[in-house]
Amino acid sequence: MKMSFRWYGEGNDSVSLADIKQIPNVTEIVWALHSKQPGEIWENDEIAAVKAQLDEYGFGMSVVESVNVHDDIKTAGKNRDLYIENYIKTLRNLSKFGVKVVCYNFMPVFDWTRTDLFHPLPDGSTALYYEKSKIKQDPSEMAEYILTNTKGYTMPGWESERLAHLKELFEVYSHVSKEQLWENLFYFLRALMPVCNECGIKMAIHPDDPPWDIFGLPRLIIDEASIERLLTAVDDPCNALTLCSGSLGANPDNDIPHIVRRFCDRIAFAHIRNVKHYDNGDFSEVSHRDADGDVGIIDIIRAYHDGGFDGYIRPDHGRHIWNEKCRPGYGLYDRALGIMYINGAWEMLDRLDGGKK
Ligand code: DNO
Repeated sequence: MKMSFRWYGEGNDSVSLADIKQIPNVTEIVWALHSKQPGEIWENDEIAAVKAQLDEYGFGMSVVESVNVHDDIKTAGKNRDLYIENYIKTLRNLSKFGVKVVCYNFMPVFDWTRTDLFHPLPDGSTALYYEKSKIKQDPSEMAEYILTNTKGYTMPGWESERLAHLKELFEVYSHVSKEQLWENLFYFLRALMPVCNECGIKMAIHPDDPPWDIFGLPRLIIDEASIERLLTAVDDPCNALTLCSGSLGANPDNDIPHIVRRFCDRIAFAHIRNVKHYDNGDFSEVSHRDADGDVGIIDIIRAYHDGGFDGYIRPDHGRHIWNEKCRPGYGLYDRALGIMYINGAWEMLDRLDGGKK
């Protein structure tokens, strides 16, 4: 496995590359051009500017998270082919700079959704939290909360400019059934696969988070069966997964270690995140330590190790600890602890295998 760390870019992240350099074993930065709107082409000079920053610290730039997919592609809108062409141009440009994996999602309207970005935990830290009863059919209450209570931060898809057009977006998606959304995803992937093979880029879909329908919107990548459907419908090694243990793991019925074992050779990018479930359907994000949550972090790491996983891995969402002021889930401290936990487990498994040191 190749250890990576997500970084939002110069001037856009409380964490610096110099900080990340001091975390043992991190060789890759997971990056993106965060100012780009879905559908825009990522130009060579813009990518080169990020490369120059990463080169200074000796980091690779093999993984992009995310090149976001335009709503016209998700809804088969009138400009879908144009935006697919633009996406392809971006992939070609990225490949010139050594990008191997592009993480993306196919969630309608919103990306991941939580009802509290700074929920207090008993140890005095805060973490991302999902309170089931707060997710109603109408998202306007949630939108109001995000606009007023989140200390200037938001979640992707919940930006104020986007929330201002929520009604129109819901109207567009109201004509897209779950089956149509699947078809639109396959159409997109089938158009991309020849280029991905030519450029050596894997498209690694991120699961829907949480992995169930919300606000009446269909969600596709939610469990083992849906992953199987995706991988068989477009049966190409470049149609790959970002296996996020915390997103899928929000549903206690998902057996994540089993899912990792089953699809290991199609996982290009592993997100290691732990969550704790409550009986009423709420869940909280917690530390990466296995015993602090319910997804089975140690068994997940063991499944990757047994599968000979040589893709990219990163700790996902940390808690906010030691008074750190940071993007929700994306501080330095708890993610660095997460990395050391994964490093420790991995090295121990190497030792037990009697092999590599
Ligand atoms: C959450 C992230 C997701 C992910 C996108 C991929 O923290 O893992 O927002 O980046 O869903 O497009």
